[in-house]
Amino acid sequence: ADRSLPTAVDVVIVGAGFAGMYLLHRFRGMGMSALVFEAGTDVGGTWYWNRYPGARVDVESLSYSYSFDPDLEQEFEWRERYPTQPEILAYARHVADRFDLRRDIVFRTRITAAHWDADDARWTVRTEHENAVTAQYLVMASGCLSASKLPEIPGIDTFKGETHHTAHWPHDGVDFTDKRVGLIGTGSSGVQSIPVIAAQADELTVFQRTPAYSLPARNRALRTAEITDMKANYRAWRQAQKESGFGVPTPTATRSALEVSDAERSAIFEQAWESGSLVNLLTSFNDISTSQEANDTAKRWIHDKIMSIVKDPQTAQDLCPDYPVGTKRPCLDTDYYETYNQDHVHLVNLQREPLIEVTERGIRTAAREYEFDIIVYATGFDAMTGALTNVDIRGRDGVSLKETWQAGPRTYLGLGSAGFPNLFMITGPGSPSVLSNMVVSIEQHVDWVTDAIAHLRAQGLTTMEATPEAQDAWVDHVNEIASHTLYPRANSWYMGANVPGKARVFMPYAAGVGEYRKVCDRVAADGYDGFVLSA
Ligand code: NA7
Repeated sequence: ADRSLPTAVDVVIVGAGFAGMYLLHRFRGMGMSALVFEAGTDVGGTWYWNRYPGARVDVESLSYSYSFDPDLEQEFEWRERYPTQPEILAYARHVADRFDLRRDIVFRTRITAAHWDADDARWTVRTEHENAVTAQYLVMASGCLSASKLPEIPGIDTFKGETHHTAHWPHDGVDFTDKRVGLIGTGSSGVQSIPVIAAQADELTVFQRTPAYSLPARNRALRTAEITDMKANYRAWRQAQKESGFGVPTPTATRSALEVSDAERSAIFEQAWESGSLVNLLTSFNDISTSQEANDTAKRWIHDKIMSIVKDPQTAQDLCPDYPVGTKRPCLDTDYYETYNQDHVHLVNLQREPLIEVTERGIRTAAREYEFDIIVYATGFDAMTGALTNVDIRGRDGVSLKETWQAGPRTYLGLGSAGFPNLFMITGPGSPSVLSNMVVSIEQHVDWVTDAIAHLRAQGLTTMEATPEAQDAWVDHVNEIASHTLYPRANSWYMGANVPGKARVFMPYAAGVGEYRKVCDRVAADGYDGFVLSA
């Protein structure tokens, strides 16, 4: 145990990603003592861990950045439209330096348990190194896509070559030169890394369970003029972000995909495809995410694109998804589909050729054994709940969060959960989080939570807890909103479908960040309606 750590603070924050860093900054500004625990050796969260080749954000840099400090906005220079992982990590490190954050962050330290003590009205937080710290408030800023997941296939430990998960990439990189590489998973991590690995490897075989919809990113260096322009207009832009659906300002579509001619519809899809923006595609018409028929037009159009790019007809067909566009997170890529035209790149469709096991030499499917030097797992995360339920969180009367959420997460606003006083979640299940520009959602949550705690302190109150009634109503509302969309029609990680045994419920709030913000603001204005505040 580390004896230099304090044994009691006002707030414990779990995670030093974008959420944890901003929380620390805000709590300090309120004169509170806060301690951050971080498993990694540095700040950055997602951008610290996911160092796989080709890793980039799919939201433009000038939008995917903090808005809370105008000087920070003015001084940081983004270089690319869609920055790479090293560039975003450099930004996180810059923020940590600028606000002197590291002195209150305990690195290399995972939280194992957090138990509520009703008598003291405090949380006792335990670390993997046997330290215990008590805190009045506990804020889980541990990420939505941070509990990584290996595939459930036998023999994973038997492979004699190198293995890497995209979310645990070695800091000094992986050399694929002259190597035969097998890669499992075609979500964003797979789609981004496949072209880069293919450029180096001798042979690349991709194992695909479900194809992704992917749009060419059209990434490029930012022009000086556009940076200057953005810096001059940041305030208006930030306001538009806050009011938007996805946290990225876009004109509202007014027409149905079904009310225009085929030629006009194609031209509009082509424009979205050329723009390199996922949001442009998803908002090209007003019914892409709600009408199966409208969505089918987008689906067919993208299928035609894939068929026109990929030369081998079977491979092309295997790459065409059959679920509605946007119901699994779409990807932004650089040369993804084109990569399959290279002779040394092969696609194995696991729906036709099921995966049997990992062997000493490689991967065996129902058809044959493939031999590899390196296996890359781009198999994703136990999304939204994994990082919360991996910690033994116990609220009032010793009730376990994990057990309480067995049939699916239950939160009020995605910010708190009944039975867990003074526990707050940043971008928790039941909030828009993963359906949005994450930085916009993070800042809104951090502002809301820190304002709520400031309110408690100003009123001489000490605890805050969601009521079961407010929570039930919120869970129903989240489901109700989802039921008007096509989201529940895909086996996605939004639905918990990628983790065997996980409850199938649509976890994010799909009404958009602008609508959600209004609800949160109203709750606060009504004296934190739906929460019990007490002394
Ligand atoms: P994702 O999007 O969850 O992708 C994981 C991929 O791995 C996906 O294609 C999965 O297929 C596949 N997978 C997972 N388990 C298996 C098994 N057991 N067998 C075969 N294939 C499997 O994670 P990413 O890291 O790519 O991206 C996460 C998010 O980060 C992304 O959405 C962006 O928001 C940024 P499946 O689709 O489950 O059939």
